[in-house]
Amino acid sequence: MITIDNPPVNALGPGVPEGISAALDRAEQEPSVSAIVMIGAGRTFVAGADIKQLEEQAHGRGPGAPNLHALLKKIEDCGKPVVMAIHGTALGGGLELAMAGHYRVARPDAQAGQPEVNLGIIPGAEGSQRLPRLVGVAAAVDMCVSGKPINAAEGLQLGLFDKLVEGDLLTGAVAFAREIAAKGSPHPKTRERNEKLGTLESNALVLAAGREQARKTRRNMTAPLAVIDAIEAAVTMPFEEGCKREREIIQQCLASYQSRALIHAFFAERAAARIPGISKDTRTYKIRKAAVIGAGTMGGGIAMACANAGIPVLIIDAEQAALDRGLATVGKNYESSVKKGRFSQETMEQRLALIQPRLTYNGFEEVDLIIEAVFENMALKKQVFAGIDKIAKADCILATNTSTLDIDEIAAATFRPHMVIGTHFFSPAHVMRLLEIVRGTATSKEVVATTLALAKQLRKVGVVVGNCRGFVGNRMMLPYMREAQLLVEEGATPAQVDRALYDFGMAMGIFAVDDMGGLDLAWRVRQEYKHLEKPGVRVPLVLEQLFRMGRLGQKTGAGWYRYDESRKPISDPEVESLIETTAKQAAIPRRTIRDEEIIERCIDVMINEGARILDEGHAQRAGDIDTIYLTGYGFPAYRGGPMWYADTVGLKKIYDRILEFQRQHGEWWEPAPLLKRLAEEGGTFAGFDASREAIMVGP
Ligand code: T1G
Repeated sequence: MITIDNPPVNALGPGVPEGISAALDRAEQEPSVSAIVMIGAGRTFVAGADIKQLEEQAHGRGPGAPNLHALLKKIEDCGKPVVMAIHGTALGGGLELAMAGHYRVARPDAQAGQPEVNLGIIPGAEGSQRLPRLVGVAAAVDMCVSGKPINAAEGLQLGLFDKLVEGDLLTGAVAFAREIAAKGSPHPKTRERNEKLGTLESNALVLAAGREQARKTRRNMTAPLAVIDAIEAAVTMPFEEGCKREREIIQQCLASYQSRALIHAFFAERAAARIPGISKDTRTYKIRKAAVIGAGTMGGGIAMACANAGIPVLIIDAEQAALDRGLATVGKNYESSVKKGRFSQETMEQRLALIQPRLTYNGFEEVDLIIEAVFENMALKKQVFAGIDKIAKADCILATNTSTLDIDEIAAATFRPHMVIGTHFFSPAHVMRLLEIVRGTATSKEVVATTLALAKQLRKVGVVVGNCRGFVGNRMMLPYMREAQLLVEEGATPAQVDRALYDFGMAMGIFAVDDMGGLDLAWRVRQEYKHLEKPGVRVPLVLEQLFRMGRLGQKTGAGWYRYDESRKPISDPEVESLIETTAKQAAIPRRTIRDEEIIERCIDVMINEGARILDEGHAQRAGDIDTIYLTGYGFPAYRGGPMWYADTVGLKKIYDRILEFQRQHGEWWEPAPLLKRLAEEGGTFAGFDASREAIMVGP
């Protein structure tokens, strides 16, 4: 038994491949040994190469991940059967290691995948050559392009796994190995298994479909297309040459800005969980039962997120009709997931059973967490909090899903402000990964630590932010929306702005986002910020008119765009002439706007606001801001987030541009002091984070 023990996820870091190789030599030489079982210690098999090493290589700071060719060949050529025993996840280099083995057995809840494209690279340990030999070309293309793991049952059905082991994995794997050894050799070498490689003709269609899938589902990303080139080498070249081609391609990927950005995104997401003053020893409250106030779109989605994580949840609304409407939407959402094969009818019924409707606070005295998701109005929220403060048990956390309002003011409506926190979910709340955790002045570190753990329990990415207006995500969204609206008054069209942002990689253009959220919401938020508008500084004029015309967006069939029955946005000449007329009346000169200017103004204004937020300490790291925009606002992951993107452009260049925009467009563009300082020092936001991390970790 060779046990790989490199916590936390048995990555193939320094010393691990060498250790496996030495153990294999000993096993090979030991006459009493008839078979070898390789297994991971702790919660998982091997979760891949050490991404830290890849990061070093991607930045030209180190040799990178070791070339595993010799080790993989040694495993495959071993004279004794090598059985890979898989639990948890076999990912990337971990699956590649497993595929070099002669047999693979797995626990029924194991997962396996090649997620390298999520890091902007491709498998680099011969996975693109062995996987199609085991599961066929089509399945290999799908696994490598999507980067999504498959479950054990799919692994068995595809031929990746030879057996699923119920009960103790090691016992089952050893029994399997003894059986195999008793049967005698030869043992199948994956590199020689060509029966599933198909023909050039059959593969031509599969590869073409794969490239189409990659262009559609991984828009603008290079690695998903590159991995298909590597798989194509597997079906057109002998094994060794295919491996050589794979190594060439991964080197190209590692030299790209996309892999640096995606590796940054990987570690930034994990770093967000580290908060100064909060450690693994900080006491947390157990969340065994929850309650949601408000059965609207957000309330229903939050209740689903709890039920999906196995947490029983009460959901209350003021009237039966509203409750019925909310639960009907929940039911519809679950039915569509069952239809899409995401989970079974039985799972749906189990989850629905966990969601208990209420018209009174009956049962709220027992829950560990109450999440308020009522209409975005301060007076109403304070009334609700004053009410639940009297009912909830002493160690119950009181959370608000407000997206803009002052957490301290809401907490002041209770006698336990230390138990009050902001849990800002994103619509649809049962889907969006981001949970913006808003820490009030009085919020205790135990409550913050508990909410971070809850985010993980809900399979969300929790990012802790300060209590300022709009917190982090929406606070940066507001100047972004404003700049886009000013650009259309100066000559661009909503469709031009949205296309430029879409081509830049945003999941959706800002005018389409506005229409989806509702122009009434955008108008109301704008009122909340009216006090920030300075005399003589231009403010957008058209939104107000669309709101007064009742063009509230998708929900009224018209907003910045007109919408057909399939909710597809259509440019509306009526809006474009309204914009022209408004600009004329306001004497705003109109001109041809280049796409570059659209991107520069829309993204730079976000970066500047992000720098201000860091200055004020409302975000711990620039990486936290990136994580917020990648997991909650559809910012392209291959650009690493707005702050990482700024570093790739260069802060001096961004700063100079902002000074120019300030000269042209006024005080909105006053550079943030941090940006000014870093630009003048030749610094980066990544460097800023590293210095903060150093302070946080200490000597
Ligand atoms: N290398 C280094 N550190 C890793 C790591 C890895 N592969 N995977 C996880 N960690 C760290 C992570 O940073 C965190 O650290 C801790 O482990 C727990 O992770 C040759 C080139 C396995 C599903 O892409 O998807 O192989 O913050 O919080 O939610 O072809 O981690 O505690 O200090 O995510 O339970 C391919 C990446 C690499 C898998 C567990 N492999 N990992 O999720 O824990 S490229 C991957 C994951 C490669 C080869 C190529 C997840 C997980 P810290 P966590 P989790």
